[in-house]
Amino acid sequence: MEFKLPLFPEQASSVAGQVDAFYLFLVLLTTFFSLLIALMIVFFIIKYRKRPDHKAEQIHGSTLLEIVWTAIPLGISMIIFVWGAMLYYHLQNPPKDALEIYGVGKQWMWKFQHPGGQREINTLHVPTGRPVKVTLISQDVIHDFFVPAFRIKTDVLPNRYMHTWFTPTREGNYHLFCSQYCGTNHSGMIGEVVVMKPEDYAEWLASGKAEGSMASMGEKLFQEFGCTTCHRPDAGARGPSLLGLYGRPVRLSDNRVVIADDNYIRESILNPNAKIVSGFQPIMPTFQGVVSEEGLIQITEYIKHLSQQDSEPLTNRSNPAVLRDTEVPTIQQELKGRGNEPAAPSGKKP
Ligand code: HEC
Ligand SMILES: [Cu+2]
Repeated sequence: MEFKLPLFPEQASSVAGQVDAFYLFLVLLTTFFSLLIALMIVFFIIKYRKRPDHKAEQIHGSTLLEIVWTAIPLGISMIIFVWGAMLYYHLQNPPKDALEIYGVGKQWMWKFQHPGGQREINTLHVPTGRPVKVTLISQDVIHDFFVPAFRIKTDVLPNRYMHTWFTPTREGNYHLFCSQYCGTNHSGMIGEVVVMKPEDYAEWLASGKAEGSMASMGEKLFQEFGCTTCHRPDAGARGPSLLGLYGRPVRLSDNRVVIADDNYIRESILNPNAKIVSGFQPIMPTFQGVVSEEGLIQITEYIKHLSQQDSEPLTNRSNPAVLRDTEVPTIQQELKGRGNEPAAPSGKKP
């Protein structure tokens, strides 16, 4: 029988090799210096042991020596820093064309939803050879999404979307752990990532029962919660139109400009008074405790969809607070000039 000592988990994502190479570098480096120091200690103990005829020779400083023992560690730590930072940056920035999947952590399970509306619990099906971006949020305490075979690990926080991404390279079933102690059954908060051939994944998606795409579920909620009473693209609406909003810069009543991303939309729904859109009254009621985490994600997906459908993209003129591309540079100038120039007319009303 073959004896195997697995030092590392399997490598099943495109970054696994890179993470392992960096880790191996750190291990070899620290091993080398640990051994070097230990051997030098032994060597000097023997070489400079006390002998009756030997007298110690005093040395008073050496600039060359000090430069050398500063420059070498500095160089080594810069290699670690630059290499580590590059890898971290790569891991933090999902490619634009990634397949988007949403996950909600709760005591003590993982709930996932695919854009087509297919849901699963504690199992996540993904295809090989394509970047997958997972947007994660917790509905209670802090959890952590950890797939050792992919070498990814991301804290999953309440009230804030976190992202992680990976490109699966090998079919198979891989462990999914929650690696942040989250209560009594933390150790049971485990699951499986099932990596399939793209055609099998497509088949799996088709066989999954879905009530409709995430965006269409979001649209339904948008009507159910009465968002449509205020958010309409017509001029008489009391709320801003959400067409072409997603991912765009929005001007607020205090003249700040923020990007309408997932976190902004979530905050706008749960805590509407935190950021008031320029030109509108703070009349939107909070939906805290009314819309579930899944519901918020679906509504966001719907709002995102509204922007993609827009044939003439990013010209949301029914909501003048949403800025066009050509207006963005002027904002940057405005921000630069802040403090010594009078503020531009704001949408704040008495
Ligand atoms: C009573 C009317 C009203 C209702 C109902 C309402 N909103 Fe609003 N909403 C507003 C107003 C007014 C604003 C702009 C002022 C502000 O930022 O609070 C706004 C702002 C927003 C924004 C930020 C828009 C931007 O241009 O940056 C989002 C997103 C949003 N609402 C989503 C929703 C969703 C989703 C619902 C239903 C769950 C909803 N709203 C229900 C009135 C409403
Ligand atoms: Cu957990």
